[in-house]
Amino acid sequence: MAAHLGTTTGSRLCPKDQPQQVRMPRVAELSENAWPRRAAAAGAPHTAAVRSRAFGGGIKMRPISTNVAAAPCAVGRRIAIVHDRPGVTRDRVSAEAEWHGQPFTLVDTGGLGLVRGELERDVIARAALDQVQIAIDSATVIILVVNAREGVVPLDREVAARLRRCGRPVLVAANKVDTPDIEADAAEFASLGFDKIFPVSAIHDLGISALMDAAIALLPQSSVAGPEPGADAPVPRPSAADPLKLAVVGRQNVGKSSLINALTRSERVIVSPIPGTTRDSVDVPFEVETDGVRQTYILIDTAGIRKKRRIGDSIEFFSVRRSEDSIARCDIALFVLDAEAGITEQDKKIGGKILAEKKACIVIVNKWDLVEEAVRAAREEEVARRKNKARHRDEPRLMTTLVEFGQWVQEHLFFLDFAPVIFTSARSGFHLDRLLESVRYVAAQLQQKIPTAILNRTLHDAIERRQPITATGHRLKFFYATQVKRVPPTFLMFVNRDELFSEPYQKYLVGELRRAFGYEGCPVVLVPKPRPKTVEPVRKFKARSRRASGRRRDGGSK
Ligand SMILES: Nc1nc2c(ncn2[C@@H]2O[C@H](COP(=O)(O)OP(=O)(O)OP(=O)(O)O)[C@@H](O)[C@H]2O)c(=O)[nH]1
Ligand SMILES: [Mg+2]
Repeated sequence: MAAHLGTTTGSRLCPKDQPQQVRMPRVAELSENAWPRRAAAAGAPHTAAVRSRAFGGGIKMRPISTNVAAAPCAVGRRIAIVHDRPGVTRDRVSAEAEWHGQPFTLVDTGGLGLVRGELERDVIARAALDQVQIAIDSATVIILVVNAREGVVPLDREVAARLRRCGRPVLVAANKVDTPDIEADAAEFASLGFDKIFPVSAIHDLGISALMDAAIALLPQSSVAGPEPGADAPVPRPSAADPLKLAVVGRQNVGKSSLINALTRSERVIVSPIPGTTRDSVDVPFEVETDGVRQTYILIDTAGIRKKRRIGDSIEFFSVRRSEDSIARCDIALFVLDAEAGITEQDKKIGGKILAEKKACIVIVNKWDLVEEAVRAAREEEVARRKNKARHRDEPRLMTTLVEFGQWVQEHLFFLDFAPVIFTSARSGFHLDRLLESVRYVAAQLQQKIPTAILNRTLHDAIERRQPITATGHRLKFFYATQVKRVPPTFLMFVNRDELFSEPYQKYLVGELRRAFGYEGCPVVLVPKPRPKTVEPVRKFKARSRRASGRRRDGGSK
């Protein structure tokens, strides 16, 4: 990763030739002083979320077995990348699931036994192993996935010994029993010392029912029915709406996983200086309490998105696909940039994906700690120059404040200029409070429902003030508008001719809507629709015929 710390003026974040903007950037609109208090009692939010479920089921396995293939069968959907290569799963990938009406959390982990010899020095492999241990410690039931086709190998015995020590019930899933003739081979795994061996075929969905029934039966009765006496209160499930999904997206190594760990004050996801550390999308439940109001979010850690032609192998291909899927399923995209690297072409492409999906967005310029010092020095230099009037009139002013940097980012990501820009450091915690405040603010904007009367007055005035420019000299007649969707905010506008809605004119109207209703961080969609010419005559005809029939009735009764 090119980590060239530029000076304030040399860094791509602060070019000398930037024109000054007069508009107040959005970063300035967020107040300084709200530091949301996290629900301390709940502990780390991700563990609270697990605790709120009936049980955390850990899938543990040797790296070679295609353990993750078992997960889709158990939860009914694909939750993790499935690949033949060992060691693909690194983070703990979890999914909320239900089995015959019983909710539980299924946790998929990296394979045990990966970290031996040389690999032990591998920082990611070691971190993946730590994640497996966390999953073992927090699970109520453990499913050890082994490969029935290979039979018992020494590594299975090692893993079994380790699981026996943890004292939790262990079910052995002998996977790859695709045909009945291999079923007998599964019995061999009894030598691992666990009584419950289940021959399964994850890809053919065979034997999964028996496995899941057995797992559910191992749940303590009380945890299914409700919390045990004296246990921590479970995190309440949001009843009205699902928690807001925040996808943390960006290039490799910009600090996406670090931000998630910093926000949740945990080591929930693996961080390393090696680009491409995160491979799968990982959902991390997260709770914030501000002024007594508790908000639940799902932070989605994603794999860094690289240029298409640089994508090295099929694992990376799937990782990128999962990141793109995460953008599609999120409510707000937290788009992370690297303060040192500035805005690259690839950043613009990722921004384009967020725009194409019509997602609300917050731009995060992370690793600000790395440029902070240079910015401070530049500020002092600029202040001195201004005092001494040493600056030549034509010389551009250096950018020295966050407000100016924010404007610069918005200019360069002009297609996302509705998104607030927040400068953070996952390392020092700088402005994480602002980030959370910004999330709350954008979420509130996204929930707006504009009353039709006010909407129509606003649009009417805007169109009166400025008509679209047309070569044919037609005038735009606006009949009425209505908000047809909250997310993304979508407005249907009935007009005489939709072809008068050029892109610049739509931009003008969206700008007017933003001026009136804010919608910061949200894309605003206008759908012009020519009003059918037949509507008016039909209505008039109906009204006339109603009047006529009324007269006839009146006449008849007289
Ligand atoms: N100085 C500094 N370093 C940071 C900051 N955030 C992350 N890093 C470092 O940047 C490197 C990459 O961090 P990750 O969080 O793994 O980055 P990522 O975007 O998740 O990377 P991928 O998963 O590979 O896409 C690590 O060495 C982090 O310690 C920050 O705010 N300041
Ligand atoms: Mg990562």
